[in-house]
Amino acid sequence: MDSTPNKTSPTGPSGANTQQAQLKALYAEMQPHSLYPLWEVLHALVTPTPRSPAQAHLWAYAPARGYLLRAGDLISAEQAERRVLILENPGLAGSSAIVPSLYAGLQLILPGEVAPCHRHTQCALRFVLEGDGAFTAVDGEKAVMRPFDLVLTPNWQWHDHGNASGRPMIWLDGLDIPTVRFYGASFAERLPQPAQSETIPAGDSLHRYGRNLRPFRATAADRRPAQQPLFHYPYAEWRESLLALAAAEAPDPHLGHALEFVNPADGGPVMPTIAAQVRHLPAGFTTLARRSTDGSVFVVVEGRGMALVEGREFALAERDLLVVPSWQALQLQAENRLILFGYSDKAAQEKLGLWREERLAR
Ligand code: GTQ
Repeated sequence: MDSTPNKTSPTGPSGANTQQAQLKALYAEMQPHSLYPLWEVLHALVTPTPRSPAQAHLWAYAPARGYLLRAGDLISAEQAERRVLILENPGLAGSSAIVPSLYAGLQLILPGEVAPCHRHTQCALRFVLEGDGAFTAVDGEKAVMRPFDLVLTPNWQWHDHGNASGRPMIWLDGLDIPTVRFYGASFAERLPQPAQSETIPAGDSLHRYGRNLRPFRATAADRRPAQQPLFHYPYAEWRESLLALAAAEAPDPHLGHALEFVNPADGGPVMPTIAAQVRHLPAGFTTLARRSTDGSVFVVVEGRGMALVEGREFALAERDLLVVPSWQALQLQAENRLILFGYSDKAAQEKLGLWREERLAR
């Protein structure tokens, strides 16, 4: 039995005040019970278009490399387990994320070092930036890493990194750490010994699966997981394909020439959560702006140019790293021949029915 007049006429000037005051009192009472009014936040939660808290950002390679080599003087790969500088998005402070779903880092292995063997539920890719001849061993098989090679360590496969060459080796690590954290699905374990034993000759899986072939009949020697048989995509091979494509046809106005790395088992992206691609822009070519819902990380493999992200300019030089958040329009300008590697969360978004792109007319 409520006799307050405001309850029956809550729209008058004093009624509105009373409604606000009563709602505020209600919020204060509910809060200790972890209950909140949707109507106060609905439009921030269900936005008409994406609003990523991530920011576009460029890491120039030379200064990042300098800090990484300094870390190399101070801590060993063995002591650090992984000696890596995290590329954290300035809009996602404290998250160790480069976009809300993905992680990026620069890893250094010095001559003679081993980054000890472990496995985890996070998927990882390595994209080699500097050095030649170190290796990543994945479930008993080594991939000898050369500049701009792509090497995968899929979910729950044992992996260690070593450098038997005479020079430092630096690569970009791309992992789905924030995605796995989001799902509360992180498991990890160390092998008791620092390096796993080599049970398969280096290059074996590339020969079996990397050339549009596969073993006619699966045998015990054929040890890679059936759903993820290939883990090494050498630069020499992807570069030849990309340049041949560039010679054969005009660039796509929004992408340039673009190829996606595929998992030969199903023709899909390289890993369940991460897709990877390479792009080529002829000298002097400028793309039209395009945006897509996948947050993307790019590495300049060759050339110089400019990236415009929502009109903000980022000068690009070899080995620089650029992050483009979801739904921010990217336009690329090539000064000379520009080749980029990129990875993103498109693989996961497509499975969830979320991925979209928009090709803008300017
Ligand atoms: O090489 O396994 O940058 O587990 C972060 C976590 C690299 C790795 C990282 C990792 C690794």
